[in-house]
This record gives sequence, structure tokens and C-alpha cells, in this order.
Amino acid sequence: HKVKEAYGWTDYYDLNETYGYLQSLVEEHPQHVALYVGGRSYEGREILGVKLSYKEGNPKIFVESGIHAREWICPALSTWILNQLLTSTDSDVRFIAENFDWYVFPSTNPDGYQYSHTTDRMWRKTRTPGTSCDGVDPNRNWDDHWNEGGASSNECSEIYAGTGPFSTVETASLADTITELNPTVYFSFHSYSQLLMVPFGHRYEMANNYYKLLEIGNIAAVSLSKRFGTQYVVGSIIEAIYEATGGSMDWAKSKLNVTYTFEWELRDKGNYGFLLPADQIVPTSEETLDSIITILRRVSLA
Ligand code: ING
Ligand code: ZN
Repeated sequence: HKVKEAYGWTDYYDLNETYGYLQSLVEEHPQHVALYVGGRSYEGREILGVKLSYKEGNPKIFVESGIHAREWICPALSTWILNQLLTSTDSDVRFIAENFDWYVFPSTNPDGYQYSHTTDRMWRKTRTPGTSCDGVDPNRNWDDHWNEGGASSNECSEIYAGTGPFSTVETASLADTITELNPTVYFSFHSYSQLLMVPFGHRYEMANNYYKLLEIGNIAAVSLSKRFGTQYVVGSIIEAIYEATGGSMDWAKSKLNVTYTFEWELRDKGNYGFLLPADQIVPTSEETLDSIITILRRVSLA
């Protein structure tokens, strides 16, 4: 049993350690970072994030990460990116750090994430209690084409949509925060499959700026591949992966009309799957940041 060092990116960390790291960022960079409560969970935890800002009036980026509990690479990547935004001297990283206001939520399903550390490593859903099975899929519970396909009414399903749109407090409270912030950019992180996706998941219907998003996504996937050769497939959710309704990004696009909406399915393609070894946290994060820089360079040109 190896002893973990202070928070870093050669190991995975649990919820309290992750939240402790966010707190430490505020202490070290009080002029640029503030804690931001994005919502709450069924078991009463905060959905804790940070606002990172270098100046007033920047366009806002909302980063929704770790909505599925077992996708541990997502919170790790999110804190790695925060550290880069605050400490890197690379001109591209400085550009995206200082010309956008970042609202970053590493673990948007805190009860599930904690449960995946203590009890069931393969837990996906929230911990909202049911009658025969617990948990709602927090990426099927948003108020957009709710439960119309690629989702389930069976409580025991991994893609259980809940009892109605926003029936679980995690998605309802997050949606309120996103609505209030009204971001220009929405990033969602999942694993695994190596896909970069744009709306929609509900049918073969295109977002109003589908071709623009696809064009940006394609050049971002090229940027991502340059560092280590990692190959991503780019497309809408329904084209690239499968039909799914009630997802967060589709809601952000169709209900809030967020202009730039992207969702990553990070490494790998199934060799390790959700159990991606911790020595892949840094390379995964590095290549993903390359794709983020490409996207945000294009956003700032528009
Ligand atoms: N994949 C996503 C899921 O929620 C997805 C795919 C993305 C569906 C966006 C709907 C909207 O099933 C994983 N790995 O969770
Ligand atoms: Zn997921």
C-alpha cells in the first residue's frame, strides 16, 4: 500500500483531496482564483469549483467534469489544467488563461465520485436513492428531449433518466448556475473512447452552428494528435458514439444557446477503459490542453 504524496498528477485523488486542492489554489493565487459553488448533491455535498480570472469582462468558459463517477481521469485532468492556467509560462496557455474567465468544476457528481473511491470503483450514476436500485444517470437527466431515446426508465439501468427532467439535485442546481453564468464556451469531460463530440445526441439533427463546431473540432483533434499520436474521432454525439437524450451539452446548446459546445471522451479506447493508469494523467492532460488551445484560439478570432 503506497503512501500518497501531497496532491499531484501521478495518482488519483478522492473528493476531499480534490476539494482541498481547489482550496489551496485560492490560498496561493487569491488575486486570480476564488471558490465557486456550482451546485449541490443528494447527500448534501457541494459541487465545488473555482472561478479563475485575470481580468474583467472576458468571455466565460464552463468546464463540467467528472459527471460520471468512475471516469477518474476527468477530475484529475481538470485540476492539472487549472495548475497550468495558473503557473505555465507558455504563451498559448497564458493567452487562454488571461483572455477567458474559467469556471471549472472537476467533480460534478461528488456523491458518486466518493462512492467510487470507497465502495464501488465502477459506479457511474449519482447516489440518489431509488426503490430497487440507487442512482440517476446525471447525463440523462437534463431538460432537453428528456428520456426520448438512449436513456432508460428502469432505476437499475446505468442510463436511468430519473423520474423527470432535473429530478436529481445535481443537474438541477448545476443548470441554475450555468444559466446564471451564461457562458460562451461549454466543455464537458468524460471517458473513455477518444472522441471529440458536438451536439446533438437526441437525433440526426444539427446544431445551428454544427459545421463551425465540426470544423473547429477537426482541427482540435489534429492538434491533440501531434504530441503523442493519439487519434480522436470527431462528430456529433449520435454519429460518434450513440443516441443519448437528456445530456448536459445538448441542454446547454438547445436551451441556453451556448455558442461553443464540446465534449471529450478521453483516453483510452478500452484497453484500460475507466481504469486508466495514473501515469497517463499527465500525457492525457497535455494532449487535451493542446486541443483546448486550438479551440479557444478559434473562439477568440470569431
Ligand atoms: N459517455 C457519454 C454518456 O453519457 C454522451 C456519451 C455524451 C451521451 C454526451 C450524451 C451526451 O453516455 C460516457 N462515457 O459517459
Ligand atoms: Zn461519462
